[in-house]
Formats: sequence, C-alpha cells, structure tokens
Amino acid sequence: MSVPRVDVVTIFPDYLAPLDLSLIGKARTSGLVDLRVHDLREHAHDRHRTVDDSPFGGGAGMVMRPDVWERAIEATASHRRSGAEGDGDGVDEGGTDGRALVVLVPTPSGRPLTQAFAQELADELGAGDRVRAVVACGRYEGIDARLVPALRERSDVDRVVEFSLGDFVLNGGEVAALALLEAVVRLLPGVLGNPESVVEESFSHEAVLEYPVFTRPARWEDREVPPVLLSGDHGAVARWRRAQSLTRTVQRRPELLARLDGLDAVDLATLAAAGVVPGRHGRLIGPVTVRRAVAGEGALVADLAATTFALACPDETTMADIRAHVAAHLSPRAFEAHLASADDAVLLACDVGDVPLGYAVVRTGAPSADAPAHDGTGAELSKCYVLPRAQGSGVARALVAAAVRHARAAGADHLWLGVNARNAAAIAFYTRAGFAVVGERTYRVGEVDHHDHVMVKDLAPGVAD
Ligand code: JB8
Repeated sequence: MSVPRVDVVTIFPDYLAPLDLSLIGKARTSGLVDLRVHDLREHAHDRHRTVDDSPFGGGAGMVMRPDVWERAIEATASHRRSGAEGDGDGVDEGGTDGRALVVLVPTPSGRPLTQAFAQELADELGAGDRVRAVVACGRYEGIDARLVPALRERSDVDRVVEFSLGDFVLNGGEVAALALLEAVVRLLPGVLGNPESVVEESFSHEAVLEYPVFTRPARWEDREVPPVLLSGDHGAVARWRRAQSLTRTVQRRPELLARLDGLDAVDLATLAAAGVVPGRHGRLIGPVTVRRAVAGEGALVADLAATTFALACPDETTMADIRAHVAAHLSPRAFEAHLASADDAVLLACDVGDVPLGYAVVRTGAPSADAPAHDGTGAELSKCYVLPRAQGSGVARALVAAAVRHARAAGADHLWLGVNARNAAAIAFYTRAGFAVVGERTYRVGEVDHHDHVMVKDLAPGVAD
C-alpha cells in the first residue's frame, strides 16, 4: 500500500512553499501524503533553460512548449515508488511505480473545481495503489494545446483534467494547484483530526450554503447573536440553521437550488418565503426567484409585457389595438416610470440565469378611478403575467405571493385587480389565490372596450395567503 502521491511541476517551485505549512505540512511530515514539487526548467534542453516561445499565428505573450512539458511529465511518471531505497542521493532513478497518472492542469478554460471532484480525487489517491496525481502549472498564455491530447494517449496516464478555480484569471496555475491540494489533502485518510466536520460538510455537498456562525461575546458593538442560538433548544437551533442555509442559498447561489431534492414541507415553506417557486409536486421549478425590477430594466419588462399581453387578449382583439395599447401603456418609458415611482413595485420572476419568466406590478399609492369601493387601504395588482413556457408551474402563484407581501408591507389590507371577464383560466387562478369578484369595469384596449371583473383579496391579519 503506497502513500497518496502528488507531484507539482512549475517554473516557480518557491510559489508552493506554503505546502510546508499547517495541515498540509503536517500531513507531509507525518507521512500521510507524498507531495513533491519540481522545476519545469530541469527539463529544458538549452543553455538558457527556455520553456516558452512566441505563439504561432501571432498575438501577445508567450506559449509554453509541449516538448518540455512532455519530458517533465514523463520524468514524473517514471519516478520510482515512494519510500523505495535509492542510491541515497535523494534523486529518483526512474522505473515506474505502477500507478497511472491523473494529470491536473489549471486553466481558466477548465471545468470549475468542486467539492465533489476534490472528494473523488481524495478517494482515488487515498486508496493508494491505482493512481497518483501530477499538477502541471502553466504560466504566460498557457501550454501548447497539443500537450493535453498527447498525454491522453499515453498508457501511463489515467486521465487529464483541466480545471479552473472560477471565472477569473490568475497569472499562472500555482495558486490553483495550492487550492486544489488544500481541498484534496484534508480529505485524505488520517489527515483531519475531526472527521465529523468533514461529514457535516459532505451533507451540504447536496449543495446548500453554510449557515452563519457566532461566538463570544454575545453582544459585540451593539450587535446581538441571534437569540435562538443562546436558547439551548437544539431542535430550534437546527431549524434556524437549516432556514438560514436555504435562504442564503436562494439569495447568493440560486443556481444551486436546481440540485436540491428531498426537501420537506418546512424547507419548501422557507424557500417560498425567500421567493422561490415551490412547484406543484414537491420539486422546485426552475428554480424561479421573484425580485424587484430596478431602474434601467424598463425595456426588459416592456418586452415581457408586450409578449404576455398579446397572448392574454381575447382572440378577436386586433393587432392594431394590441399595438396601440402596448405603445401607450407597456413601453420601456412606461415601465421606467413605474420603476421610478415610490407608489409602484415591479416584481420580476426569473429563472436561475436571471432570465425573466413573468412580472407583476403592484400599486400602493392613491387609489385609481377603477378601485372597488372597499373599507380600509387597498393596493392594486395592476399587472400579473407569465410567459407561456412558464405557465402552470407556480410562477404566477409566486408573483401573487410576492405582491401580497409587498402590499402588506406597504400597509394595505386588501389587494384588488381587474381581469378580462372571458379569461376563465385567469379568473380561476385568482379565485384559487383567494380573490373574489366584487364588481365590473370596462378596460380599453386600443379602440375597444373590454369587460373586466374586479376581484379583491382580503389581506387582514390571519387571512391565509
Ligand atoms: C497561465 O486563472 B487560472 C490560470 C491562469 C493561467 C494559467 C493557469 C491557470 C496559466 N495563466 O486558473
């Protein structure tokens, strides 16, 4: 059984000096990992130890030569089995150690490094005998593109993985190699004193962000630790932390929500309160989040409005009337005016790529002439539309829920709307959402008066959403 082994090849071996420190340093000195750093220039053949040349086709910067890299990887591959006796000079004499190489190449165009990948690599390296890793740290404009395919054809190479730390550019691969090693070495057998924290993390592997953590003092510069954490109620603490994890994930990394499953009813309620559409069958749709549109997004909302309005009109509505209505009421300027008004909120339901799927406008200012006679303070759900491809998935429900929250926060005790009297699907939807028909109005589209129902939903405290 061999010690897990990683070789790093770089033109700046000193850049990897931190591998002597802390947890990784300890793992090395206690023999839990065999980590070696090599200078690429040892494999240059000229007097100046050249490793790079100018790019064919022109352009800025220099490109690393594939032949120098091939020799460096070859030399690493044929290092003898770690721990075997040599001639005592500390230099490897050659002869393969029987393990195939996983060649890891940091590059901005690689696949993003993940915990799952670090775990997979740690599992393979930790098993000891099948593979070892070589990290090939490029510099300049990168390595000649023929190197990776050539390595993939070698029988001593198990696979080549080009990886990236994220969508930003480093000057070279050394920091990415350090990051990868830090992620992998702590997962190797025997390295972490407290494997419980690894297990706890690997739960969050299912992709929710960590909850926030606090320590003494309980009150610091007027800032209190959340009281539930001081309550001694372990169940309440666990529920609070789960809710924090989910809410943070919605707010900071909504794209992770698509990978969540096994959510219970409490999780779904937490997500719904954070603006995520729960979907109809216990799985998240999209996921979709509802947010306020901001100044400058008038044109984006106007595009959505023009498309959805046309589709919501009765069949015999003419294109001319639709165009006139869109030009007058659903233009980018009209929406910029909504966005600039303190009385109006434009709510956008977006998928994880922030692509809009639907929108709503809530008006909380002085009531319009169409507002129903009703006690108390009303807010108007003046628009609520969803693109056909997102209909039936709960997006409209999420928009109404967000509209209700906004109206309540603005002090309204009822929410009203007008809906085309012949749009049975919309009327049924609003009825399910707790609206009831209280009156009628006419709504002009171009040159034609349409017949609308006026519907109201009571927002009094204690009335269900
Ligand atoms: C030259 O940003 B990076 C990265 C940048 C690089 C090289 C490798 C990795 C080599 N520039 O992940």
